[in-house]
Amino acid sequence: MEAAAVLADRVRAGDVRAIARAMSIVDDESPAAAGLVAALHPHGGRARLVGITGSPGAGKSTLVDSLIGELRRRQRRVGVIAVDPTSPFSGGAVLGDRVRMQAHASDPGVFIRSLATRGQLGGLARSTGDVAAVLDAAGFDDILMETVGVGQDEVEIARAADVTVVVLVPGAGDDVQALKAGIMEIADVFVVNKADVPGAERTAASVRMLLGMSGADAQGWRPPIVLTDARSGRGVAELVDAVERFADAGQDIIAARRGARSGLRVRTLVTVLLMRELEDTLVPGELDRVVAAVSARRLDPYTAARLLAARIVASPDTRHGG
Ligand SMILES: Nc1nc2c(ncn2[C@@H]2O[C@H](COP(=O)(O)OP(=O)(O)OP(=O)(O)O)[C@@H](O)[C@H]2O)c(=O)[nH]1
Ligand SMILES: [Mg+2]
Repeated sequence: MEAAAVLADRVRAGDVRAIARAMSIVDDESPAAAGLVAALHPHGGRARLVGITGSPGAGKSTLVDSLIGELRRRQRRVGVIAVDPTSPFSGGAVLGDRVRMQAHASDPGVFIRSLATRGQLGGLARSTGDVAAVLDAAGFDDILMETVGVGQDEVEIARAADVTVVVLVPGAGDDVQALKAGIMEIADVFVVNKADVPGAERTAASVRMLLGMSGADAQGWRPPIVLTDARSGRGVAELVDAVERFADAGQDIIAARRGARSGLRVRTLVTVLLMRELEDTLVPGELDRVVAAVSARRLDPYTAARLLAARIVASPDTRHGG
C-alpha cells in the first residue's frame, strides 16, 4: 500500500501521532498533501463543523474549553482548530490557548490544533478545511473552529462551518449600529458571553430587536441568543442544545453550505493547478516581463491574462521544462 493510504488508515483508526502528522502534511501544503486528502476524502462528511467567531477577547477560547467539557459529557469526540491571526513565532495567543486547554490534553476524545493564518487575508488559515478533514476522517463528532471575526473572515467562516456561533459581550449591542450587518447575517446562534458582568441582558435585547427587524431567514430559522459565562460554564449546555437544534432544523441549509464549500474548493484548486501549469510552461522570467509590461502600460492586464492563459492550451512541445 502506498504511504498516503497507510497514513490515512492510521488516521481513521484514531492514532494520535498519525493525526498530528497528517495535519502537518496538509498544513505545510507538502507534496504528499494531495494523496493524503484523496485517501481521507471518502471517509469524511460525518463531523459537525462549528465555527466560533467574535471580537478579540470576547471569550472564544474560554468558551471552546467549556464546550469541550460539555460535549465530552455527551460522549462526543471533539476536535478543535484554533486559528491564530498572528505569526506562529510572535504571539502568545496560541500558547495561551494551549495552556488553557491542557486539561483535555490527556483525553483521547479531544484533539486540539492551532493554525497560523500566515498573513492571509481573513482569519482562516488556508489549510483549515483540510485540517478539519483529517479530524473528520479520524472520527471526531464535533469540530470547533475558533477564529477572530474581523471584516472578511466572517464570510469565510460562514463558508467553512456547518454552524456558526457569533460571540458577543455585554455592551456590544448597546449601539445597534455597532453590530455589523455581516455578523448578523452569518450567525446561526448568538452568544452573549461574560453574562456575569452587567449589561448582558440589554445586549441580548438589542440583538433580539435587530433580529426582529430582519425577521427569520428563508428557511424559517431565527437565531437564538444564549447567555453564557464561559468561565463557570453557565449557559454552555444551552449553547450545545441550540447548536443541536440548528443542526436538526437547518439540515437543508447545512447541505447547501457543504455544496458551496465543495464548489469553492474545487474552483480554487483549479486556479492553483492552472497557475502552476502556466509557470511550468513559460520560460523563466517571462511572467515577470509580462507583468512589467502591464506596469509600464505597454500592455493591459486583460490582454496579458488572455495571452498567458492561451499558452497553457498550446501544444505540449512548446513547453519549457515540465
Ligand atoms: N467575566 C468573564 N470573563 C470571561 C468570560 N469568558 C472569558 N473571559 C475572560 O476574557 C478574557 C479573554 O478570554 P479568551 O477566551 O482568551 O478570549 P478570546 O475571544 O479567545 O480571545 P482571542 O483569541 O485573543 O481573540 C480572559 O481573561 C478570560 O478569562 C466570562 O464569561 N466572563
Ligand atoms: Mg482565543
